[in-house]
Amino acid sequence: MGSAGSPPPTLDATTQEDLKRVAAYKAVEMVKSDMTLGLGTGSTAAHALDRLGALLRNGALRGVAGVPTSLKTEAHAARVGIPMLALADAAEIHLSIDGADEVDPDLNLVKGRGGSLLREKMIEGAGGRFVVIVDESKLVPRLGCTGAVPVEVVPFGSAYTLGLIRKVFDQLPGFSARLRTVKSKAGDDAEEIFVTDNGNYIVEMFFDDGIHGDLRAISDSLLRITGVVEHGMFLGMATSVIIAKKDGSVSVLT
Ligand code: ABF
Repeated sequence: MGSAGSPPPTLDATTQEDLKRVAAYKAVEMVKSDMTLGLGTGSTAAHALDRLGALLRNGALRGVAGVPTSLKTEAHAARVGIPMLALADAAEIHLSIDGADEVDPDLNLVKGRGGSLLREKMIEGAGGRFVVIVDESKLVPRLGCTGAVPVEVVPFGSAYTLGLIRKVFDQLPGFSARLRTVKSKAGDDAEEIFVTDNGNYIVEMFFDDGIHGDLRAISDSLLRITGVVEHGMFLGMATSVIIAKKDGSVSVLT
């Protein structure tokens, strides 16, 4: 497939990566010169960053700046030449473009399996339109169907906080939770606790058959736990969801 500067791929995309690129390019069509953007994280959002960089380089867009949702996105935006600014310095955010791990029929999202939920939720909740870009594999009947619902917790007392989360949600069918770990950098088989860009940990909540419960009530219960910072359920936040499908069609749900 061509570079980010070439025209969007034809809609006979077949690979998942092509689908991600189609959704990302469609979202970038919404960007106008002089906009301040929320710059998402993940492989789908990475295509949007590449496209934005190409349009800035060829002069099709001018005066665009972005607030990155992760250190990884900050490095990527710098690499492709997207000017950036801190959230506090953004007079307003006109449009955020980001991927998601899951999208339910009400456009509620699971986000943050990449570890960036806190900055994503702060920036994408800071106003303006929030456009989500996915391939159709992210569509689920209810949240929690395809994997973890992440919860960012402070390191202090994290095992205690994990215990509280388990206590609050143990009655939900098929529920389990654990602290997210990653392979240790030492290259041996040891695991170490995953640390977010903000120096926090992630509790991963699992629901065997997805969440059979009131999402808002679950959100409220989580946020009442003192050691919890934020969670990866983005409820009622998406302005629209762009879905690239294997049949070559692109749906925009609002
Ligand atoms: C980010 O995109 C995260 O919220 C989410 O975990 C990830 C999805 O990544 P990908 O687009 O690579 O599937 O916004």
